[in-house]
Amino acid sequence: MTLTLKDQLDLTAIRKQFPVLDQSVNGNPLIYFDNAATTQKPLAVISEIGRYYTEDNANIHRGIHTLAERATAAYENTRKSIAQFINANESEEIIFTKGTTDSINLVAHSLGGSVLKPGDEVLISCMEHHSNIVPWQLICEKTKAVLKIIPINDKGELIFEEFLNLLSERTKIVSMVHISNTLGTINPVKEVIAAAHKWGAKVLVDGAQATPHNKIDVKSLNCDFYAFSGHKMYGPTGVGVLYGKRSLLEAIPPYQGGGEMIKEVSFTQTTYNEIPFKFEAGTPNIAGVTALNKAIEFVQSIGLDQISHHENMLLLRATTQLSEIEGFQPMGTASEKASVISFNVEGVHPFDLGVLLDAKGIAIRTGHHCTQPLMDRFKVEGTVRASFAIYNTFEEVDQFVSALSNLIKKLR
Ligand code: C6P
Repeated sequence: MTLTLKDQLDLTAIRKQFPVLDQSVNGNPLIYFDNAATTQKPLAVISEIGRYYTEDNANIHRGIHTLAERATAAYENTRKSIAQFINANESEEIIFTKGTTDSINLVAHSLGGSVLKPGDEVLISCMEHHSNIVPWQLICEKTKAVLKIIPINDKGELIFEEFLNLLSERTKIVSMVHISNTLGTINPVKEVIAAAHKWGAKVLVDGAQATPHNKIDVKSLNCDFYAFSGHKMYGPTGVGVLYGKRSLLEAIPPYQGGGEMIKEVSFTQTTYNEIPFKFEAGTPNIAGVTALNKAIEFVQSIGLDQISHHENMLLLRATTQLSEIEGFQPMGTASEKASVISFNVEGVHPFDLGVLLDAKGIAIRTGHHCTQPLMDRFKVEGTVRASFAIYNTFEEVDQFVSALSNLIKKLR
């Protein structure tokens, strides 16, 4: 008998690796459906942080003593793992940052600050997270470039024709989310990149919600930059990645100044280090980076095909059951969609649902999800959002829908 992807998954064994899941919240077993905000961490990641500080703690790239060498090796090994994980050409193209927000600010400041001239244009979509809006507003204000918004349709899909119409010789940068944190829409970034490149524009992809669910191949995408966060893919908070093509990383100026990013400093002239160190000023989150390697090992031990398959099944089950609730109003019904479901229920405030679900031990997110312009587009204040990860079960989905239906009956 051939096993299907689903049959091979041992959810009990997977859940055992996440001690946080094994608890009661407000007298009920925890159901954690706020994975788009941050995923829980497996034991391997948690214990690596302790192991690093217990055995290896030292500053990296500076000392010649054994601890410094061990810490440096652990840090640099993660860089190699990340390069393989996203199929970068070389590990020098991997910059460690604090997270997606930090990575986007780096590109906006260093690329935007050096290429944008008055009247140039930066294109972003209507479904961007604030992290992929505000850095561009800041740099456009400074350079007098113009920020243009690619519209989306009622299903929450990019209107590709409109995107093509917006492209011109004035377009210098396109920055777009790969998977929307609010809608779950998977954007056709490969096509976006190819179209933008025809006009000579550089493309940054915000992959915060993509790396935990889908195999990313930056070479095949041919993106110029790709940003993501460790904490959304089972890794620690405070550590993230910026991938950039070597030629671009070498061409753009540093983002921050300080130790490590320099070759030589004098009061008259300072020269900068090679990539990736040129973009890593100061002592980084070494423990976070080494623990991120364990998160990657965790993801690879299951496989992204398996992960996305399981999450898609959860999404399908949740969507089917939720659709039966009277007054259910989904936001984001794109044909290409990842494991996020945002919705409202007619006559009920999403915040009330969030509080009452929490009282049942169910963690979901309510509000604008840091996508206020998207809320304006759909003329809503906020939504309820459930987002799934590999450790979530079908029973949890059933319990969530049943708890929600009961609450709605009481509230109406
Ligand atoms: N979205 C959510 O609940 P940071 O905070 O830097 O790790 O990631 C920012 C970010 C950027 N882009 C997208 C698409 C995101 O989803 C996020 C974070 C969380 O949806 C927190 S607001």
